[in-house]
Amino acid sequence: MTYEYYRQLIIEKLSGSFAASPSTASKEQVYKATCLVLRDILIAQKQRNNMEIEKKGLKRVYYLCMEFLVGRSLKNNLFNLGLTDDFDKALASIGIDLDELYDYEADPGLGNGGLGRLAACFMDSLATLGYPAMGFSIRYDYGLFRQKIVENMQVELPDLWLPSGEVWMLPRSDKNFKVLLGGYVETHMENGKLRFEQKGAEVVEAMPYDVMISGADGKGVSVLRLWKASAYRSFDMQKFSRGDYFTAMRADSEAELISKVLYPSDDHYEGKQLRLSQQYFLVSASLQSIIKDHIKWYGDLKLLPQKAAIHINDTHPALAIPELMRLLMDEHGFGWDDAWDITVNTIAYTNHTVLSEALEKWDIELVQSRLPRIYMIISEIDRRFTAQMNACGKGGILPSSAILWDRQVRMANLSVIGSHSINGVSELHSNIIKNNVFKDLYSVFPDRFTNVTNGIAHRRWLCQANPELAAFINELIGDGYKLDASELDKLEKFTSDKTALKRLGEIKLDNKKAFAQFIKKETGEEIDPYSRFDVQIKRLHEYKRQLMNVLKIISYYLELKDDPNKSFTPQTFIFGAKAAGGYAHAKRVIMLINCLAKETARDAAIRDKLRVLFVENYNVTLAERLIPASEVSEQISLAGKEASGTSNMKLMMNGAITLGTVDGANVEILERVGRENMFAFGLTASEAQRVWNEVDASALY
Ligand code: 26V
Repeated sequence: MTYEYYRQLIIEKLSGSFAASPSTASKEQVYKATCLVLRDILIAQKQRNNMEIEKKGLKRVYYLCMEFLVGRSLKNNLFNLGLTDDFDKALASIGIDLDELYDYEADPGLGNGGLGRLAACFMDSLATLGYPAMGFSIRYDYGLFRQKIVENMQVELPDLWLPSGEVWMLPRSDKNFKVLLGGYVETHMENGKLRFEQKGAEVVEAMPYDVMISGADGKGVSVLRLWKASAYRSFDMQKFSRGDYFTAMRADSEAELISKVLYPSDDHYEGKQLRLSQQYFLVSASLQSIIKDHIKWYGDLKLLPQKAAIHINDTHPALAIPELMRLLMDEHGFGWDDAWDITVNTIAYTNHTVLSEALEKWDIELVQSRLPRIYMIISEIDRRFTAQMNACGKGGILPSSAILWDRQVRMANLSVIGSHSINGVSELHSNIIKNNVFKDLYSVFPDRFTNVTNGIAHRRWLCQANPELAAFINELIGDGYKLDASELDKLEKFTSDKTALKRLGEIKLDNKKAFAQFIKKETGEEIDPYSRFDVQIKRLHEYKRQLMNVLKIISYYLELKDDPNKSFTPQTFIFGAKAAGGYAHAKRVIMLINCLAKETARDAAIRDKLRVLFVENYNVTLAERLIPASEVSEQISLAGKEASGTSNMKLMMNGAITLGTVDGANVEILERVGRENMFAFGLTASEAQRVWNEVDASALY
């Protein structure tokens, strides 16, 4: 196709969707028309793929996750479809600069951090590798808050992503489902079988919105299905006619609350009813959708484990286990044992954290009242597991391994007991979950545990984010690495090639200049692109130790104050971090960083040598700008606490040197690149654990 073809498609969209022409359309309308054209191309590609998948009867991957941090899509889709140049020309021919259009798209913040971004990278990767994959999540009206720094402090503002993000979504009003919350369970006998029925429940309608996610070369397409909640019978006409307007509308707004906003916390679990409703809403709608499709394609639910892999990303969607049991038994007539076999063999679970405060435990009363039938099934799973352990003389492990304990439902134990595969996200983390967090359950199910070290979609984080470096790599080793990252090994033969190294240095400097220019434009601040860019970008958490980094910077500051002529490599320390709204300590660290930023900018004696920059509202788009410009990658978590980390991979791939502890995936990076290519320091995870065990905790306070 030529660029004229795409130009014509854009013009037709402008006319068909906005009654506009190139001369009357606003830039925003052109942005939307361009996205709609791409959306159509992806849908057509997806339909072609579906025929192939159905013909071959391929197994499908379903990825359930409360968060997907996809980042902006326009640039990504153009890149993957290989259409950037054509669209650039097509738009230029109607007087529009493509680069300007990119900024019309808000960064959809449907996630907190690493876990949600990993989910998005998987969608890219699955599409690229040709796996038929569907991600399921919630179509939150508001994503993660927009961070503003006011008087050095974080202020949270609502994130309005829908006005520009909605264009990518295809509403599927033909594929909606009902989700029941609350009420009570009534049992009766029917044809000699016990039947369960949830009565008096709130009925929430789940309406799917599909987003197509392109893989490299545009051949594979993953689908991200986002559920929006509304009241099933949105309006009680009788109440309305009686003049009870408020009650008539209340059901609607209560149901809509479920998909209103993403919980902005990733540090500690809170037993909030709305969060539990969100989790069940996601799980129930998604499983009904999976089962309906499976029956359409294969007729027989016994084939589910063969044809579907249902993945629960952390424990947030762990209710998938009892919900699948419910659907198989109550709706499709299976007995317990067959339903359990199907469930365990279909579901797999990834653990993403060992922090005990983040492990989900719901009060039994809450689960019982919100999800009465699900609670019955969870109790039965627990009862059977307990009986099994007692029968084989392993009753002693129940205090750590039972699902119901201390009037709480322990979601991590439910996830292990109900899945056939359980993985951590780096070798170290997978060992810790086997030997620590799930030690006793591991002794019961040793074969279920495995490791899947995290990865990143290098097409986004290298090829798109750093086009100059990607072009240079193409020159050196060809572009095979785009599909197969292991081809990057071929770069090894250039490690002592002076010209290549010089060029690498020039590219880094170009990227630093571009970032400095961006900061100047956005904030008016000037940073020196010739200083060393030392970067720590991640959620603010005590275990990630941003404070330790700050203390180091303060010590430099004091040294320079004492001796302004001290020989010192000029450095710019750049931080990007959001803190959960209620995490007071984290917010104070953000305040400290911002005070230090002001102080280093103000003090003429040191500002040319030492600067601190806090980038407001750190998100995927900012990461794409900053990572290519970074030179030192701060990965300094307390060993044993960071499950994997993924910015460590993104930064290293863009030529930053890691300053890190032996934690998470840093360990594997260190093994691969060697000690001479990474500054590793600090205790190992087991040494840190030993210190904790030895220290008299009371002496700390
Ligand atoms: C936890 C919680 C706790 C309850 C409230 C809501 C909420 C929301 C999200 C989370 C997720 C915490 C787990 C997490 O994000 N882990 C990160 O996962 C990354 C991908 O595997 C990994 O690279 C990071 O090391 C790990 O911290």
